[in-house]
Amino acid sequence: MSDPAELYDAILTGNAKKAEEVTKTALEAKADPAELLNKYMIPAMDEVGKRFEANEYFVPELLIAARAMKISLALLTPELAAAGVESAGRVVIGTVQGDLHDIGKNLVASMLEGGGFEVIDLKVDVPAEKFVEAVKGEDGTIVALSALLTTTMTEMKKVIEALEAAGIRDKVKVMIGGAPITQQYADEIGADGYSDNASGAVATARELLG
Ligand code: B12
Repeated sequence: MSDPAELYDAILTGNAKKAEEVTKTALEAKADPAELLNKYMIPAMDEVGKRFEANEYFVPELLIAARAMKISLALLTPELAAAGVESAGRVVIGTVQGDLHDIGKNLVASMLEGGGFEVIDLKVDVPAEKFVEAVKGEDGTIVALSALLTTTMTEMKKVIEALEAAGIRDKVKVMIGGAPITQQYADEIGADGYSDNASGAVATARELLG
């Protein structure tokens, strides 16, 4: 029988098959899903983030680790819901209108899911109104915006303006990112948070929700 501790290495090394097998075995043996998540899976993703920041891991390693994490998480999610483990928060994410780049956005979404957030992915080329629709009545949601083009990053400001126009700007937090985005730009358009990488996005999301 496999040891649940093997889940940490399976995710860290992006071994999706192993991660799936260990998670299934652990759940069959009635392991606590919250413990699997908090003791092995989230620490593994945190370590992936650290290695990425230290230039020891690169995008392919991030993607395969995120895939392994997602497979385990999919097995765990129904059990977590049944056990009443609270989500770390709700995030509505998407790439802004006119922009089709989604690799970074998907990575951020996977890392947030790995960090225990409920993630609603509006995909790419998302108009401002669609973000507003997705957060209406859901106070405390984080709106996470991605843009990779200098021509589309201005859409982020439009989303913030649309939230203001709908009277819900103060009910949500806005976090932005993407290759051309900087902290200075985030400040300029009145976003609440910014990160230039996926693990930083998780830390920023946690900070934003206190
Ligand atoms: C792959 C790619 C494409 C693919 C996209 C495939 C896909 N499914 O995403 C395709 C081929 C479709 C494409 C198309 C185009 N592209 Co392109 N593309 C790239 C490329 C090579 C890599 C982008 C990428 O995936 N990087 C890897 C990911 C992991 O990094 P990332 O996206 O930056 O995300 C990280 C962070 O930014 C951050 N992050 C990202 N989003 C968010 C969100 C939040 C909330 C937070 C907190 C953090 C965060 O975390 C991520 C993980 O660490 C870049 C070059 C580059 N080096 O960026 C050009 C690039 C972005 N593309 C460019 C251009 C010009 C185009 C086109 C206009 C080309 C054309 N003439 O048709 C079209 C535009 C299509 C459109 N309307 O969107 C230019 C943009 C120039 C500019 N200054 O605006 C770039 C910079 C290439 C260049 N040097 O000229 N592209």
